[in-house]
Amino acid sequence: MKLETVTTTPIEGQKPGTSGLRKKTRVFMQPHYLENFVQSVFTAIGGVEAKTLVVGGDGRFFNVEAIQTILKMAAANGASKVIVGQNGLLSTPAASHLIRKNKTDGGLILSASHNPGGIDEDFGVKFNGANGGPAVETVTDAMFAATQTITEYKIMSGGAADLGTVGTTQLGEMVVQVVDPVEDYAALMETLFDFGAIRALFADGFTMRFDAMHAVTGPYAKAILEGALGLPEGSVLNAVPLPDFGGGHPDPNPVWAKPLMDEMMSQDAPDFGAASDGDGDRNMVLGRGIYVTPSDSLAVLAANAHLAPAYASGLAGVARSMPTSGASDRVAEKLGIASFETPTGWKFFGNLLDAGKATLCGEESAGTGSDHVREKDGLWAVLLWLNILAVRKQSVADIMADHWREFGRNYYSRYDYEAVPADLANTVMDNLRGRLADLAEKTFGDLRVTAADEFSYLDPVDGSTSSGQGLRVWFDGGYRAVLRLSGTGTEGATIRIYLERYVEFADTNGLDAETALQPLVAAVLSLTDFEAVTGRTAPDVTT
Ligand code: G16
Repeated sequence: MKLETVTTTPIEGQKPGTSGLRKKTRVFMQPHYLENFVQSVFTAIGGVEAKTLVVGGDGRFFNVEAIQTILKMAAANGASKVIVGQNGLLSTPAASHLIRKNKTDGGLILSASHNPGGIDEDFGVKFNGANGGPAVETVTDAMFAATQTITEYKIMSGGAADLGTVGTTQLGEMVVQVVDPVEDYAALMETLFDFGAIRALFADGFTMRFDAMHAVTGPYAKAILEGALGLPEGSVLNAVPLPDFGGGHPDPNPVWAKPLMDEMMSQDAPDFGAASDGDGDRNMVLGRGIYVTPSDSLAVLAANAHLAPAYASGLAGVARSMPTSGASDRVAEKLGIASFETPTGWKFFGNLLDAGKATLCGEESAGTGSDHVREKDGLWAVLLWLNILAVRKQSVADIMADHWREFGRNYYSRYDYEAVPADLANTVMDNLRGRLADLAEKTFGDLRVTAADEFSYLDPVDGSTSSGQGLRVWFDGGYRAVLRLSGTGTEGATIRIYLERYVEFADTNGLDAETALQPLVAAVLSLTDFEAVTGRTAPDVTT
């Protein structure tokens, strides 16, 4: 093997979004594209000389090829060791755990998360720092700056690491340690939850389906749920990770996990249903006949976390992203603990977790997690739910009904308008931004605006400010709408409209979310002149 220094020129558009750089796979496969970005990541973190990294991905198309390139670049740039998941597989939370457990200098995670995979679909690369969390904005800004001035990158020519066998090999001077992707993560879960109680629950005949959506969580769910916890074989569906995720979107929501949704709403549904996404950080939770919104899930987990050993002594605080409903705030208030509202993106929780200010974090986009790693964690959320169900011995529907009786209910929905031409999406946002100051007291549809602003976040730990994080409009009657553009799409712009209504007293048989939110939908569409500006008459995805 020989060290090569390859001359290159900057490639446009290598700006990390909400979670790393996400592009079409063919874009990543262009000459120098991946290499330019990886070298820029190395530059942004002050080089990798004598450093140790973790590398792994969700198994999507191009995963192994990209890992081989990264290994050769890490070796050429003087890294001392890289820890890789066997066959290139690591879920995002498992990678975060490996970074922390081995005290490495960070890691590269290859995934476009819930976006589809394949040569004509999506790919992504993100860097997580030594705390195991996604790189913060100052680092992603430095990466982008480096992509704009890059003139060369270093790579070893020839050779490839054997990723199929657990053990240690060399790539030039660099050690490559191939690890079982599941082992350490499964051991961590066992320290957090009462596995004995969950085992007894399953032994009692409690039934469950877990849909791994042909993505990375399959091996983890098999080993933990069917292996360690004794859930009957076959309860984990679509458990083998495929490069194209079976042709679907590995996105655990009622739209993309429809077969699971249908089963859970059927006559003979199992007691509990759950799904996870491409890289294993998102989750969906269902009971027989009931879907739990991610915002409600965070609130219920916060209210009941003390039932699991890891959280028995209570929580320091609960953090949620701004578009997430306020349900968890009510729990925090009752528990007398702090609550935080951050911009969208898990990276904003890192400082709060590191500083011990928050223990649980969650987002409306199906992410929930705790201070056990620095990423959201799909299986962790499922195991915490199972621990709670094992202790409370109630159905999911009964737990939700109790929760809403105690705290009131935040009806919630999100409308996604995908692949909107960027100029039209910007027009919607610019028009609304321009009117924010004059909206109060005006009526749209049947609702009167009480306040409106653009969200800006002051990080209470490092004092940094992140502005332009979403437009918010509040209306009389407990309604709130938020508009923002997604930072994870790869085609045009995705406009997200987040809809919320708080009702103090609600029972399970009361209003359904669609009816409860209808006045707000009408008000927002009228306020933004949405159909006229975008030409869109219905969202592509409603969750
Ligand atoms: C990523 C981030 C999340 C964020 C989500 C949606 O999730 O890690 O924090 O909530 O994107 O972001 P956006 O609304 O900008 O598309 P994932 O699961 O895709 O990594």
